[in-house]
Amino acid sequence: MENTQNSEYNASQIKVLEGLEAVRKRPAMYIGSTSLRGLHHLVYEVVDNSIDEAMAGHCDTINVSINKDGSVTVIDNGRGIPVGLHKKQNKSALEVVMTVLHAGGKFDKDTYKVSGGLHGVGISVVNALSKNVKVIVKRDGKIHQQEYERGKPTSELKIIGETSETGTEVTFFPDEEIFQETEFQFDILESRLRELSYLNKRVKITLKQNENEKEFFSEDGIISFVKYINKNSESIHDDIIYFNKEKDNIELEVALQYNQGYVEKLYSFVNNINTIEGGTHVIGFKAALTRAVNDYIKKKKISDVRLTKEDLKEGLAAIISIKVPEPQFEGQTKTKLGNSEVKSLADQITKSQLSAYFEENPKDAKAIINKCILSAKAREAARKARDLTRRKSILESGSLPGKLADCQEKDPAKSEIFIVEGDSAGGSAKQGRSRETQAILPLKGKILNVEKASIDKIFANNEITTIISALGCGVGEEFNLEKTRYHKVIIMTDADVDGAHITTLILTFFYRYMKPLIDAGYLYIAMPPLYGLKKGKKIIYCHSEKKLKEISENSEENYTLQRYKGLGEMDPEQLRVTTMDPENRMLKQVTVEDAILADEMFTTLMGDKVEPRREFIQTYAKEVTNLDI
Ligand code: 0RA
Repeated sequence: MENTQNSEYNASQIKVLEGLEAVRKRPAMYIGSTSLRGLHHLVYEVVDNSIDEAMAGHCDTINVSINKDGSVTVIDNGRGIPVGLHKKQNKSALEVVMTVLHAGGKFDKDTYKVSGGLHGVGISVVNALSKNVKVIVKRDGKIHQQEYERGKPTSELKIIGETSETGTEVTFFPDEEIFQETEFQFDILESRLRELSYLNKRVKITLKQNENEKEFFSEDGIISFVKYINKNSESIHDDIIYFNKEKDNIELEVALQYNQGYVEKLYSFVNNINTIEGGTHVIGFKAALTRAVNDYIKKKKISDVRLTKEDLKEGLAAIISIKVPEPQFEGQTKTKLGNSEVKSLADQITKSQLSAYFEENPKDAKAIINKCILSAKAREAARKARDLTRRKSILESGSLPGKLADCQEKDPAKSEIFIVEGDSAGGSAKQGRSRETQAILPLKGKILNVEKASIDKIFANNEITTIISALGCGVGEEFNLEKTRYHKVIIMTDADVDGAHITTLILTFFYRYMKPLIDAGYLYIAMPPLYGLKKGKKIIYCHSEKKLKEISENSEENYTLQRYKGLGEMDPEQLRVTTMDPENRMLKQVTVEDAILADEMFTTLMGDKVEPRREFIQTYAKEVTNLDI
């Protein structure tokens, strides 16, 4: 406990108070946000501590449950939080861990301590942001218990029984004074716990809510992780390429497999943290992958082409997991690894391991190389098609597509564009819009499924090139958020199954080729009403069956019910009032909380295997028509 010792008792007391008060005053600084994401971060914070015990070899089971009363319990069979007296603080070590900021981590030097980022802020942060916490520690033959409210102990540390086991059990109620939402979601926790079980092989993790119970356990770790992310795709070689090497106290673990698809699914982790923005480990890996493939092509005289790292992306499913003693996290969301020594280390290990693998498995090497050479050719064709569309559109109308009814406003922050299904609805939208700030782009029916098409097909598709040139921000690697001509891009389709399908197709395109636009919060879905309740000149609009029931049950009056099957059934004025007017309309902002979950959803919905799609739609039929990634 040496890092928490302060020379003066009084000083340390003040520090304790300041610490947790600061967390309650500015929670977002410690857990990122107070939205749903921040709420779930509380669970990860506790689980991370249990995982630390597992990484140090003291724990093999972690049970998480969402309880009926709204609390969450995390139980592990680690060593248990120490309970002995902390002399300088004159209180138990447990109380120090629970009430002192940053006191919760491990202090033995040979475990990987997470620093930076939002992880590893300590269990005291969970305590500070909970209206009630109960901790039970099994240790030294006894069962100890203490409770807290909003970070302050409300009971002594009591002994409530005897045991021969060890472990920690934490139950906490999130504080509704802090969080906008306090309801935990099974799916969100499931995704992270599955990920943790792949990243920490042979640790059993369970998640339970009422009768819903899932168990995650992986014997072979990230090999199974790659199988999981590739489960809806056809692979092009049988074996998953895997290596695991340690050098200079840094451990690199990689698993990869190519599939027949066109998108890259590469996820990287540093000390179990998903490095969404990549970093030196990813740069080193990609450089070495490119070199290993090119060297093999040259050595075996397979072709004269030299592949770029872009050519190696298509169909790649890979997990990179690295354990670094002192990671430096950089970037906007502190999820980019900065350690420069990692780049050459990842490069060297990857190059020698992959080259050896290709030598020993020439069939796999051939399959991968053929795929990448095809990608290179498709990229070349796409470049030509792109140049062609550019030239064509410049000749036509100052580079904006003819179908676009643009708005007068030139400031992107004040401009919006509606991407509308069908010419007739497009016509209504043009008449109903506010010409100053609202642009309309009608699309003809279904757009191309980008999940199933190679990049040259995508750039040859009319609807897609129209969207790209209307938005003005480029696409893929050339995407530039600052050039986006509208800060609200609104997908507007019928509120039926067909409309939902078209919405999904357009979303897939944005997700795969303009993801920064989604990350910036610029993408929306318009929510046209399902019903209109009409009496005389007055109409009440309902966006859900629930709302309709509410209104019709609470009203004695006689309304006539109108059901809107499509946008086309509304006249321009109705469309304006119900769906387009910023004063009254309902918009859904598209957010991607979890890239792995979103990826899974798109490959399942749009991918080439039929059976998983059928299963998915049967399980999630409601969510599919009411899409919220
Ligand atoms: C401080 C020191 C030690 C373990 C822990 C904290 C610890 C915290 C949590 C939170 C949830 N589960 C946990 N398990 C352990 C080291 C213990 C030792 O040296 O014996």
